[in-house]
Amino acid sequence: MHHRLAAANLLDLSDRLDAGERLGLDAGVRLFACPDLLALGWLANRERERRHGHRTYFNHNIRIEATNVCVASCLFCSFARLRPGDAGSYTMSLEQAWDKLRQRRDEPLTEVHVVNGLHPDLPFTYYTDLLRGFKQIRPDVHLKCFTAVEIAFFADLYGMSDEHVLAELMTAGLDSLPGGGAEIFAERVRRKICHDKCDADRYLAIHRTAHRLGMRSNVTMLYGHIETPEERIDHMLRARALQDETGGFQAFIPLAFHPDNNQMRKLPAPTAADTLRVHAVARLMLDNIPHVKAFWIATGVEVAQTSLWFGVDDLDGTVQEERIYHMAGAVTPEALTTTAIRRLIRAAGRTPVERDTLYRVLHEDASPGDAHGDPARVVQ
Ligand code: V47
Repeated sequence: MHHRLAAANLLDLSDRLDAGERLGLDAGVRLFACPDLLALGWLANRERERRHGHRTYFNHNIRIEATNVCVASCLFCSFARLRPGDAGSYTMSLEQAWDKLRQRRDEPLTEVHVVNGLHPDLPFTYYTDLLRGFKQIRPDVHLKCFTAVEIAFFADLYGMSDEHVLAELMTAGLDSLPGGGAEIFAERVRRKICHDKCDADRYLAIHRTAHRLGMRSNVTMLYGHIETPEERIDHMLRARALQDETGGFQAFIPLAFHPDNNQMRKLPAPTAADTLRVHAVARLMLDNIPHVKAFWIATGVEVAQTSLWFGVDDLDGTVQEERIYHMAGAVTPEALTTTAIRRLIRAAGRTPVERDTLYRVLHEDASPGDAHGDPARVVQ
């Protein structure tokens, strides 16, 4: 590999990573420019195996999107409808939302992930009651709900501080925050693609507050539209800086832009090669975020499998009834069973580990004869 890394001009970065040194903006941009995707993948895989060996995490979760009414006008979004009553808009009653969980009362799911549009007319009690109802139906289930953008919207709409909103939602049952809404932190991009929702500083401040209040969260990055390599790295570095402060991020999740049915439909979707590269670079830049997750709904199942050798150690979960990506043209299934996820991880040569939202291991498959999953095999 030495020769290949040298030919790819990655030897100095490889040595720095080996010495536990961090990479900065210039190094990150070089990683994006490197023509040898396999050499880059090899480096990312080394970091992945150092942390997780062959382990590949997934969870048993469902997605509930209670409303797609949204006052924001993000150019990449195919899900949102501006006003209640607009064609294709919907808002579930609390009973309808709770029914989604009641229908799965007997399934061993461990997480409900809720992402909504920014609805201008619902009372704050809609959200607190939503959480309380979920907890009544399944007290054991982890509620990962509302992006930082939604928290900022609630604070502005209901005249509360961000911290007060978070505290009230936690009292009602909120357990952690998902990573949505991050898009690309750079102002240039946000002004163009999502000018009317909370800015990067507020997104990060809300995660900082959530971490201080004792919650964990994730951070995403929407890639493959108008952002530059520098802006991708800047995004990763801002997430890394907050993680240095709080340690509260569990996973970094690159989200592949899907161009159907939205105002950016003229742009091509990111290629599989770009997807593998983004996940690999994330693993190399984010030395302090434990997990890099491939959201298989967005990447496609086959690319998600391949990404397990390009820095990724987590595949999200079973994800029933996902709408945001399917309305934007995703052709992935709407759900996978835990058996199917296990099978696809094993077929990729990795060891499936079912986790809960906080990465506590619920079930780890036996290693298949070789060193898969054996911590002793972790690359030193
Ligand atoms: O913030 C919207 C993205 C996000 C499109 O925290 C689009 O575990 C691509 O955040 N093409 C919501 N992406 C989903 C999300 C998420 C997903 C999986 C796991 C977690 C987690 C969080 O979806 C939005 C936006 O960035 N999105 N439209 C689109 N056309």
